[in-house]
Amino acid sequence: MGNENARDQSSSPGRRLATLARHLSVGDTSLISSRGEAINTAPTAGFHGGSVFANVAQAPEDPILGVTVAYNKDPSPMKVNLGVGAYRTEEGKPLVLNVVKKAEKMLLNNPSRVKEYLPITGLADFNKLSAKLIFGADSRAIQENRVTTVQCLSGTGSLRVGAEFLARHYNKRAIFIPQPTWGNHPKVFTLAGLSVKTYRYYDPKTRGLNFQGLLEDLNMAPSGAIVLLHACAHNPTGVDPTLDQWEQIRRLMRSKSLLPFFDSAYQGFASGNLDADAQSVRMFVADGGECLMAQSYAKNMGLYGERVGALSIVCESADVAVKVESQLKLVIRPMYSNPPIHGASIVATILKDSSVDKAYVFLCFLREMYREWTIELKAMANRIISMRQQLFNALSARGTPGDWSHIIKQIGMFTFTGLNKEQVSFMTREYHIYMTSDGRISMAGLNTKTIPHLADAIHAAVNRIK
Ligand code: KET
Repeated sequence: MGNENARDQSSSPGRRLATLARHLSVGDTSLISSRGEAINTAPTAGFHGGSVFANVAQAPEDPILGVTVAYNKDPSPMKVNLGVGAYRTEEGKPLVLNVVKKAEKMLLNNPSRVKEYLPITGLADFNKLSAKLIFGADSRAIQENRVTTVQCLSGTGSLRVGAEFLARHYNKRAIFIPQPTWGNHPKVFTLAGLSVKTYRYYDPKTRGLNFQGLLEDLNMAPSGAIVLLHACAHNPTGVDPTLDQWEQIRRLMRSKSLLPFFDSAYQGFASGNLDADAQSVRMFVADGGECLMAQSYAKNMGLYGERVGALSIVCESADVAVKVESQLKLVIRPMYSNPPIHGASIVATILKDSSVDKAYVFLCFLREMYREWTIELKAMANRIISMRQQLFNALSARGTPGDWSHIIKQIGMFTFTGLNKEQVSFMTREYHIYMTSDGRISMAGLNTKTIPHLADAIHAAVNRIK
């Protein structure tokens, strides 16, 4: 009845004209509702005149990316950013790989390239080549068409798409992540609808792997649970299992039907060799079992801001893989529709090269690009290793209390220093050194000039604050 009334009133032609006239008159910001009440139409007006978002609480900065925000605000010329895992040159500058510049030039000069949408699953060549890169060119799973690969928004997007798929189509919710792990892991998995649990990984006393604890916790995990594994260069600890330990982990996981979800954000950064860094993954795939793989090209090709990555799901059969891919498309389409074309084209141009096609001189040139990438990658890994040695030497020279041998033992982009929160904030306050509060430093952010400054800061921090 009320509705009928409202309709009667609003349909009166005289009334509508009057409303329109009022609305159009200069300076008037009110409309009359169908019930005859004034409606404030001032562009920023909320319900009570203030912002409708007035109650939104200020959120904290991200624990890793927020370090860069704080660094950028610091006017000190001595400041050093060792927070985010991003490679810097000896001059402290971000690096665009030569081979990436070459690939970009080739893409730019190719008149047949257009900016059409990619398929939901991304660039087909990129997907094939990415699977080969991580599982190996001779992978049986690939040959048997048991692998489905979709291009995603770098490592994070690949993890998220994989997690969303599992939440919809896997019969277990629990995912076990190492303690500690990359700070974004628990958030990605929780938001996707999985239930996050942890397994022991790191022993602060030995600054090494807590292998016994890891086996015990995985052994206690319910059958079928998902287990997140860092393929290599574990973040933040820089501690990886040996191949022998990987084999024991594999056996235990397969015996309990635990589902491996690999995160590979640093292939090539651990040893400098792409195949060696994929060993852990290849052991799991070789046994014929299923697994998920999230790959990132942010670090190993320096394509951070291009957001290039891939999610692969290794399935039991080709038939299952086809169905899994059809469901991945349903996850992706409403999330971001389809992925961006540029970064994936760069990666495909460089990787194409590793294919064994010997047909043309042109392809010889391409193979040359792949080789060039591996050389540049090795150079980045080597510079990080030399930073480890230099920092260790600088602390030894200062007689800094404590055993710092873990700096040279740990692997990959980071050193998990063992410095506590107070020591870290002292170093930021007094020395303008920026790092995550868990004591992780990005070794790739250091250079010969900044090492003495960092060593002075660590020396002062451990002497002043226990
Ligand atoms: N996994 C791990 C283990 C990881 O360290 C990162 C990034 C990612 C995935 C995601 O990277 P992407 O750029 O989405 O491909 N880690 C560094 C950057 C960050 O925190 O975003 C870091 O730990 O500094």
